Formats: sequence, C-alpha cells, structure tokens
Amino acid sequence: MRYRSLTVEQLELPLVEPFETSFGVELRRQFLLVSVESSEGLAGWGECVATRDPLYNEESTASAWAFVQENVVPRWRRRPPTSVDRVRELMRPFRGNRMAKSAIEQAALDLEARASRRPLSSWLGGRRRRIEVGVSVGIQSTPTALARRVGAYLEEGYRRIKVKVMPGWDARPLAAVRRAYPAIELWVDANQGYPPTAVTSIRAWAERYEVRQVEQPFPERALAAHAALARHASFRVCLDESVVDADSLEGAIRLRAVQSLNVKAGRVGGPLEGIALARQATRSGAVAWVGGMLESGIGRAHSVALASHPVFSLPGDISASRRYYREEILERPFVLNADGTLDVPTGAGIGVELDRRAHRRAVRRRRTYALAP
Ligand code: OSB
Ligand code: MG
Repeated sequence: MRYRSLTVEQLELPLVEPFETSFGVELRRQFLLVSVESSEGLAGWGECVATRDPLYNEESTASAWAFVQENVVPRWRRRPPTSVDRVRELMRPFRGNRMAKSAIEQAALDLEARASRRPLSSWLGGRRRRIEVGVSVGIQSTPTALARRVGAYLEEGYRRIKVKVMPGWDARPLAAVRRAYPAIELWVDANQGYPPTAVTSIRAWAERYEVRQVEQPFPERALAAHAALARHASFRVCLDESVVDADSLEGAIRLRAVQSLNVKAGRVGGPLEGIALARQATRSGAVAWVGGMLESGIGRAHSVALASHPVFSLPGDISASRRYYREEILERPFVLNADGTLDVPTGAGIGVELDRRAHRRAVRRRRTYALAP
C-alpha cells in the first residue's frame, strides 16, 4: 500500500436524546473521523471515539487531533509505512492515545480491505452475517420513565438491556424494570461510579433483581473490589475502563476480577488489539463482547465488523442508527432486524458509504496532511 494523505475532521452530531451516565450528560457528540488515502485514490475511514471533555478516559477530541498532527504524521513522513502492520508499528512507541491510534488503524484497515475488495469483517476473521445487539439505556428522570424506555426498546427487538446505574440510581429503577419485564436479560453499567465499600449493597440489588452482568462498578484501578464483588456472585463482573492492554487484563484475570470483557477498539488502541484481548479473556474462561461509545455510522460499521468475529459471544452495545442520531452520516443507516440483530455489510471494507450532504453538515473542521510527495 502506498499512502498519499491523511485527513482529520472534527464533527458534531446532536443525539436523539441526552445520554446520562455516572460521569455526565451528553447532548451532542463531538468526535473525529480519520481517513487515509492511497496513491490510487482509494480512501479508508476510522472514527475516534474520544469526547469533547476527557470524562470516560483521559483522551479528548483536542488531544487526539494534536497527537495525530504532532506525533503520528511527522513520524509517518520520516518512515513511510506500507501496510496496516507497519502503521501499527509506527505508532507503537507512543504511549497511551489509544482512541487516536484506533481511529488511524481503523482507517488503514478499511483501506486495506477495500483495496483487496473484501469486507473488513472477513478480513478480520469474522464469520457472522448478522450480529446480535442490545441497547445501553442512560439514566432517566424517574424509575417509571426508565421502565417505559426499556419497554420501547424491547418492542423494537433488542436482545438485552443494559441500564446505567450510579449511587442513588440503582435498586429503585431496577425494581421498576424487573417488575415490568420479569424475564428480560438485564445488565448494568456504573462507569466507575461506586466506592469499593459498596460491594455488599451492589451484590444485594444485583441478586434481588436478577442482574446478569455488572459492568465496571468501581474505579479503574480498584481491581480488588471487582474481585470481591465477583466472589460467589450469581452475576458476571464485566470490566470496561480497567482494561486497556494485555497487562491490565492479565492482572484482572489473576485476581479473578473479570468474567466478562467489554471490548471497545478505541479504549484498547485498535480493533486488532481488541481481538487479541478478547482471545486472552476467553482463554481465561471469561466471555467477550463488543461495547460502544455512541459512535456515528463509521465507528458503528467498524464495531459491526469486529462483532462478526467468533471470539465475541454476547450481544454488543451496537444499536441501530436511529437509537442515537436523527440523521446518520451514512447513505444507508444501520437498521435493527426484527430478531434483534444488525446485518454485517457485505461490501468492500466497512461496507458503508458516507451520505455526502449529511456528512458535510456535521463537519466543523478539516485538515489534510500529505504523507508522500
Ligand atoms: O461505558 O459502555 C460505556 C457510552 C459512552 C461512554 C461509555 C459507555 C457508553 C455506553 C453506550 O454504554 C454504548 C452504546 O454506544 O450504545
Ligand atoms: Mg461501560
């Protein structure tokens, strides 16, 4: 592959409704798209899931843009890579900045697959033609409002429901959901919102309301608290923010702090690392599944390709486009099938195309960096 240029764009898309978690409320999503162009004029696309403010992790749209411009592009020009593997090698010495690295790796993967006229899904080793998906439901104004939201998503066909919880928003809202829907597959995600002293109370409400999975209740470094919660529990403890690489996953496995791994390409530095970590998790007896960051269509298409891989075995946080955005930036939005699945695109690369007008409306800034003369 001969790479000609790399383009970074900052976009802004209003969400259908505010998304509230233990770390804040998002009303509109600010994110970056990265594209890399080959000397033949083909382009591959990736999405950087860092948000405007560094609340989920330490990255932000501004830090990601600066990393690409000040670190990746200069090094790329000094020693031009010729394949996805070389692109990964070129970024490897740089610490952190995983969401920015992931966007670049995604763009290079999409380009590579497009150039070989193959779906990225099969390029990654994916087998599924449809993937099972669930929905992640933000904090609502009242337990009744939450039960109503959950009911609407079940009506649409989602396979499982993940409810965002935090101290003060747990037992009562879960009771309301369980009372209304006694048989659904119910998960919760706290985004590190609880102190390690909350082990006993979390166990009590999770068992009482038959929660199948509790995601990241404690701070990312508090692995011992996650292990304590997992001991003799009737539910899986799932890690998200705690796991960013093989070492952090190994530590969690040793402590028995992880029975389920939420894999987000952005959090771990790219889709290929995501597959490697999912393998590592499954070797330890844990399950792995693909999480989400309220992606636009580009990031969603990458998540769908990733989730088509057989190493993932639970429904992903990969909902239909309309669950997030009124206007998708793709020509064809992702639509939920009646059986709670999304189709894996069959076209080359990520298999989706930007809707040029919707895309243009969402772009706030753009800059192209030449990579070769
Ligand atoms: O913790 O999984 C999370 C969204 C933003 C930041 C963190 C998380 C989430 C979600 C949404 O749960 C998942 C989705 O994209 O549907
Ligand atoms: Mg999470």
